[in-house]
Amino acid sequence: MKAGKMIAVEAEPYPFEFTPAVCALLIIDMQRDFLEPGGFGEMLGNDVSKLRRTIEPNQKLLAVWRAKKLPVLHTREGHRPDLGCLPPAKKIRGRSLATIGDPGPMGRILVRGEAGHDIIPELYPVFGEAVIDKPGKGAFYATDLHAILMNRGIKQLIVTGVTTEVCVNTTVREANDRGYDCLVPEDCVGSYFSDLHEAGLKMIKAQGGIFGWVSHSKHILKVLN
Ligand code: C5J
Repeated sequence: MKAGKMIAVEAEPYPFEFTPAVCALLIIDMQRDFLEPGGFGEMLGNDVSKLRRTIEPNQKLLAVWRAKKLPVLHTREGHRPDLGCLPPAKKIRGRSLATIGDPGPMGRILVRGEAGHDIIPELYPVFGEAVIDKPGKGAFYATDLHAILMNRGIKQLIVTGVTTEVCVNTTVREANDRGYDCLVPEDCVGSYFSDLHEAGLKMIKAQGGIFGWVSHSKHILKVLN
């Protein structure tokens, strides 16, 4: 593989043509509170195995991206300890007994610096990989992600992580509006809800790829190796 040469990956609705040198792997919110047994997600009654199945394919993709010295970025959803960036509407949404900022099983829920807010050890960032702390669902809202990508000349994104229909979908839409091509490998994204996962993928690739492309990590690995 030559990083500056365009390659095509099998994808829907049609092959995704990308140039590795300008294509970043953007891993969304693979955080302990969403994925680990005993975390906030499970405390709410969710089956975390639906998200955990994404860990291994993400590890494989990340290993190749790192080996080829291609750009990697990670995001974390969460808020400042003083909750200054937490909209009151988000704080009370869901009418749950425990909400953002309250004590949870792994520290204060979705608060930066707390154990549950951090990225799972299996996909922990290494030196040189940007970690974007985002207060919203989309990775572009109220962050410096767009500036970082532009400064590094990145034009295309492989978007993975959780959850398919929430933070992954919102980020892909935001990226699309800013001119990035996005490819989503379906085995590397997950949701607590199978029907919403499927719908989230369908919405991305519908209408000729209205927000982007959907593929499988095996197709990406095939062309990169
Ligand atoms: C993410 C959420 N990361 N579902 N957050 O999707 O609230």
